[in-house]
Amino acid sequence: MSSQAEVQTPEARYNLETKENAEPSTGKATSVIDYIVQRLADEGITDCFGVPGDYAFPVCDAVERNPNIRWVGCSNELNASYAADGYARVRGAAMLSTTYAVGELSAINGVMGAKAERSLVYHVVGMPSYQNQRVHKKLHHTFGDGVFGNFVNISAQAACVHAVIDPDNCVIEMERVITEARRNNQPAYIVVPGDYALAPVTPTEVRPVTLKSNPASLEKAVAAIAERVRGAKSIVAFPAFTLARLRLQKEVRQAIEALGCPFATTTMEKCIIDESHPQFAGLYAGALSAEKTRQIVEDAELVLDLGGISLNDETTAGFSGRLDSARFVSVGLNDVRIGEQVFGNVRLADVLAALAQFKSPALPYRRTPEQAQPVNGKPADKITMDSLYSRYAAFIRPGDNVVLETGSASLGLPPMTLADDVRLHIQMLWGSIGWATGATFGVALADPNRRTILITGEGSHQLTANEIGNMGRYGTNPIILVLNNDGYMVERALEPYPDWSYNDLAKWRYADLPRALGCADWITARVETIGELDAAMKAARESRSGAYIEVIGGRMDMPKALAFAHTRIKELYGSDAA
Ligand SMILES: Cc1ncc(C[n+]2csc(CCOP(=O)(O)OP(=O)(O)O)c2C)c(N)n1
Ligand SMILES: [Mg+2]
Repeated sequence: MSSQAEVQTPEARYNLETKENAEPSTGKATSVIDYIVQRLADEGITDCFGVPGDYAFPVCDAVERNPNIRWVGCSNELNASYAADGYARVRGAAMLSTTYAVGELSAINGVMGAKAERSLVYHVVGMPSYQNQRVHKKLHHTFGDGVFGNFVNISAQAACVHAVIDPDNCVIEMERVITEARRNNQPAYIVVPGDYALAPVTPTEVRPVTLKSNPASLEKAVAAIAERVRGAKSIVAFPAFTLARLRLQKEVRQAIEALGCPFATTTMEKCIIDESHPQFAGLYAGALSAEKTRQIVEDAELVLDLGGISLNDETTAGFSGRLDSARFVSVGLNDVRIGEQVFGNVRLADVLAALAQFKSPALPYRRTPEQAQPVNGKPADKITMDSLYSRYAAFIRPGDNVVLETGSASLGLPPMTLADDVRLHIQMLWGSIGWATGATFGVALADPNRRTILITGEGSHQLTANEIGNMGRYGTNPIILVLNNDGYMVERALEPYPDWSYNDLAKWRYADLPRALGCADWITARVETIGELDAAMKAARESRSGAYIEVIGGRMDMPKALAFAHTRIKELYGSDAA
């Protein structure tokens, strides 16, 4: 702290309760920050990811003294934001706490990713006191210019709604922020000056808003969908990733069953409905799709987008598909779009409930079941991508959470059919490497009844691997599978010249990481052959503690889809010179 900083603890300065003698808050919180924390706990959040800092002490203290929510310390704010994103994907919402400027700015990439991928993270930041702001003090974590609003504006960009809290606006602003964040299922940024945080909240009458459809609009939207459905000779449904975020997987399955039409998924929705479902038409990835899947999707007269799918360069293999947007009926989180017509104020869950009542006149689609992919290779063989991903697919069991990093892994695993009741988490659109390692912590903590499996490349893992320490510290037991292929293979593949030095990495001893980071009881292995991999995966599955397997792969041994991407550099990057 600099000499300009607040030297007394906020508790002492404002004569408030300290942690030791504080009453646990139980809904009738007294201070602004106790109110904020309890209000977020009321949303079902039981953990707050973060890194403390003096301006954020009031937030951290309020979390510590609240009996309903626990502090989960992370190694840095970026990891914390990824962990919060992972947690929110499982639980519906998460809390992230960082300190003014230096903390919140480190978290921004992760919170932006949550915004892009519609994951509801409440980012709560403590800022210098209003008293100090008013007199433009030169405080640490600023440019020394007495200006305090510039970082608020930056963090607000990563959220769909934000509020600067004071005692008088606190109750009303919290309702506005929560409602808006839930409406969009995107992050909210809540920032509170230290003195306001500790001041008593001004009691205000509010009622939490229930997000409901406008009945007239809903009726019209459903009638319009019904008309399109009746008139179409062929329909394909795309359940969107947003349904998993809103935990509407069952509801969308019921709607699709009532419609009787085939459904396809992109990688962002993989496993959102069991892949053994008779109406599953396969993974759609533009020209990389199976021929049958491509026909069903691209020839359908009506494409029913349920939740707002993201047909981006990654999900369509560089826009290699032929999808006509005029055939789309798009059901968003809050509206339905059919051509130029928009029906506003219509909630996705209500539309799904209405679709579930449909009686399909046509015979339901039933696919011909396929053979499971073979698991190949002999025990003494080196590990190839061909043998690796089929093994991973066979290893993944019903009840698993799989967190998949972008890189060669996000092209290798998705073409494999996976077991029923698997939850697959991927950050396909934002694609910030390192996300999966951080998110694994959040997913594992949010969902202790499922085993969480991380599949990542070693280059991505290097960004956030220090979070392994906290995975052990908080008693989670993930299975971590790290492909060590001597660098950024996906980048080597996407360039005419694979050997630029910038795709090389420091040669870590990956399998030593858990021990160095405090996870002494974890199973660890470094495997080079199929036999070693099989034995390590068996031990990992049997272990009650975490497990970490470093898998040695070939430097240029790439999954098929990656080789294809190499032929589409122009579509991906807009020029031949990638
Ligand atoms: C934060 C961030 N930095 C850089 C990139 C660019 N990038 C995308 S994939 C990748 C390399 C991934 O390498 P690795 O995890 O080792 O996977 P591999 O393809 O080798 O299996 C990089 C650097 C990114 N997507 N995100
Ligand atoms: Mg690599």
